[in-house]
Amino acid sequence: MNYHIIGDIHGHGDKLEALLQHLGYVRQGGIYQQPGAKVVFLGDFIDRGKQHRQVLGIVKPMVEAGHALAVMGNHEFNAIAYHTPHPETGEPLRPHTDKNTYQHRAFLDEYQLHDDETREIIDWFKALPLYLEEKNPKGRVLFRAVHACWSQPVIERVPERLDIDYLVKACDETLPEYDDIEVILKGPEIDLPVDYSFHDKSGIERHNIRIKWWNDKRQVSYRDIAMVPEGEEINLPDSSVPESEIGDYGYGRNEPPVFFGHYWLTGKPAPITGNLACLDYSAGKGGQLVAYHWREGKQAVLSADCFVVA
Ligand SMILES: [Mn+2]
Repeated sequence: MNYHIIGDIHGHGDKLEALLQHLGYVRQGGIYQQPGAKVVFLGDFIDRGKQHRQVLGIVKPMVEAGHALAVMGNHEFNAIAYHTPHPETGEPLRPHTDKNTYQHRAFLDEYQLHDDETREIIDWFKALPLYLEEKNPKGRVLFRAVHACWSQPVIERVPERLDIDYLVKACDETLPEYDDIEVILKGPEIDLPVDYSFHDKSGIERHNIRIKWWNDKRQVSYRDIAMVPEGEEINLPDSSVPESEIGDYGYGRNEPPVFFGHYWLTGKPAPITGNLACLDYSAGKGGQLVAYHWREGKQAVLSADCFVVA
């Protein structure tokens, strides 16, 4: 089997269609397909772009017909919470504040709140797994897929799919379920020691950092593990991050390959290590939609040659 793993689409239907066609998928009976091949979508189908109907009209039938697999992104999670009332209070699980509505605007321009077809899309989002392991018939794991972070302890704590009870908990910032969903769908962040900060891409001063969760060393400094704009590392401490902060994170070099999206990468696509690849090259803000061509039985080590752009 050939697999084409595709990163964050964010409402850009033309980019998706061009990439699928370039990869050899043909629309038959309204559904893109290719014998002996399957797509793996890494979530974040929505928000930002203006072609939600086009994207969802391609992705949902492909998954339903077995021509694709998909995991949930943080934007689908937020949409579920935005469109779902709390079972007791009736208030939306994600409040309809100006900020939350602004982030979801492009989707809402195409799918009306409370509409039946919107409900159908939200129900489909809700049924997406939070992570997946693709196995061969003997049960050996071929690869893993998750929107932002594969942390084994966290994966073992979260359900494979959301139910309403878990969803309600995951929308409550005071509960551990909230943190676990944040890790899986947005990636882990840790606080900097007191008095340290850096400036993010928007120039905002931050006291916490996104971390390279695939770190495989026991001791690592803030400077080594931080994902910050180039040149900002110098503002971070050179001291070791306490085990209590990073104990849940790490990805062994002999583990199955893991594919993820979410990180708005730029530049020439390449794997991060021999068994880790991020497929988000910022298609949602002017970048290219990128696929990774994974051939069963061929490759032990991920390679830059297997990235495909239309
Ligand atoms: Mn994301």
